[in-house]
Amino acid sequence: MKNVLFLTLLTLQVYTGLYAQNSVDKTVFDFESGNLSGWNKLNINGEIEITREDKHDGQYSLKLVTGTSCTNYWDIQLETPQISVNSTHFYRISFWARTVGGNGMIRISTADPYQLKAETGGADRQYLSDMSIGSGWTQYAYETVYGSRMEAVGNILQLRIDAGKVAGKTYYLDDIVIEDLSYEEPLEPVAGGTIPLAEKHEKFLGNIVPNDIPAFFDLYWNQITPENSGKWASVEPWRGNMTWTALDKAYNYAKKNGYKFKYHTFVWGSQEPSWISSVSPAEQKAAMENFMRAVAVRYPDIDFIDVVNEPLHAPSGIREALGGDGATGWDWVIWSFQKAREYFPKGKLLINEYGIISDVNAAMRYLEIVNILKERNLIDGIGIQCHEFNINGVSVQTMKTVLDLLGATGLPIFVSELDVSGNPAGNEESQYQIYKEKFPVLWEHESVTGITLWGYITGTTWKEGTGIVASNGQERKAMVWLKNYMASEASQVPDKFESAASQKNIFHDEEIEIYPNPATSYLIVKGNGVKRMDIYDISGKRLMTQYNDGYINIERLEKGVYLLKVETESGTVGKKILKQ
Ligand SMILES: [Ca+2]
Repeated sequence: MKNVLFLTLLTLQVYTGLYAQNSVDKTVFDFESGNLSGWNKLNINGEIEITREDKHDGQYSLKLVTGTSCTNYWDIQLETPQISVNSTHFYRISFWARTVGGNGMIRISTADPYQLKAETGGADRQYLSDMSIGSGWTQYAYETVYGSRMEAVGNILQLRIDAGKVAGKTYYLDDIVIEDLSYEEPLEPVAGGTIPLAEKHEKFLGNIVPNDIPAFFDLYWNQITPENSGKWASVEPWRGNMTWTALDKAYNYAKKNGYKFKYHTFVWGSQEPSWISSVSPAEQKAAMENFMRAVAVRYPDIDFIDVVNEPLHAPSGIREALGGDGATGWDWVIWSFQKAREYFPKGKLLINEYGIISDVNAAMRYLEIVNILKERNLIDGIGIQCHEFNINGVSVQTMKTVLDLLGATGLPIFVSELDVSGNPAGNEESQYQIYKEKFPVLWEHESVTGITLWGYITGTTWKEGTGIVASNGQERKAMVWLKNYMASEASQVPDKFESAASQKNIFHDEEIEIYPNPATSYLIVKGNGVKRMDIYDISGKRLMTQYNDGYINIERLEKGVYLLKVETESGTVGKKILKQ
């Protein structure tokens, strides 16, 4: 197996640059060891041996001779060692072979059912199709079987060469290759990224904040939505007794760092305080208005507000008190937005719902409410949650149709609660593939003004398997990809809803100079209007802060890689620095 050989030689060869010729996307059996160690002879109605009588390449090949009584494939059968494969990847299996005198027949099968399945329909591919083997050396390949590509189900593949179909034949086989068709070179972080990721973009890329600011938040995100602390039951668990601690933390953090803050949420049929069901309708209505007023007084500079959450799936428990269906069918939603407009004249008022991105019909029903509000000039944006149960399986075509439909209103779309778990949930490769395929569809759509992820630290997210950074800072493939994407030209798309004033936040690298790098004892930072400099370690922990430009003493830093974040009047940029 060349895989094993490659891994052993990698450390010796890496400096020569030769390793590119051997990639881990292939397993090759060339029989050049001269023996069948690790192979299993399952049925020997004939002969199975390694020979120098003939070969496709090298000195050795595999010789199979079928006995005169052979009639079934399994009458002579040889099993390979276990081969490591990547679940969800597609594979091509090929081998070189000849039959003395021609007219041979060989089939490849897997040791157990469901090691491979069909790409379409998911049928088991334990038995691949028959191969007629001619008299000259020829490569036989399974890339599609019965019209469908072969996908690995788990992480083990073990093949059988089933050769007993035709009696009295002598076969030579060589260079059996199992090739990973989905293999890509490992992702490497690219240069040019910013801290946070959307620092140089017109659109925002945000995340949620639970009771405390999560680790590494500043490295990635520039918009904040409180995860739970703004929901009615969290704010006012007892009537008239309001709790602000976690909300204060999230709001103040956003304002201090210049991140957009979204309030989540006022009118929603979930996580409402239990006491509201035991008061009169008039008191329910007054209590909601009181809730909005209290938030408006405490947080005067809220950027976005989820006024009504999930009107289609979880309409408010007090909707009758707020006006009920009424003549429009949605009078309670209209009342909610009227009150929000009154208390938050500067905030952008949003509606928020799930199940929209994956369902054109649901998007049409959602638009009925949006249009009722739009006619009354009560709505400033459309929120679509985009949780894993909607995003994992949706087609790009459906996503585009829904975004176009919502965008036709002329209102900005807020992707408000994005998370991706992969299939199965937590599968790193699948999560990465989904991010890579679908995140750009959302981000680059002209009507999307920003994206908020619903959590990112593995093990702390609402939905299992949706984390993209481990609690020790280790980034999963999806996160590495997201950083690369946000550093790419493709992600630099305009936000047609942003005012020209926002252009001042676009920062150009060339306006700032940092040297020497690598550095030993000091760094010189030159640029116009440098206001602040922060040095972070690679886990995202802030180690030093300085409020003027010029010179930073880094003698006390250990040797290693650090991130320097420089804030100027025109924006912020992050640079990697090496302390020697
Ligand atoms: Ca060989």
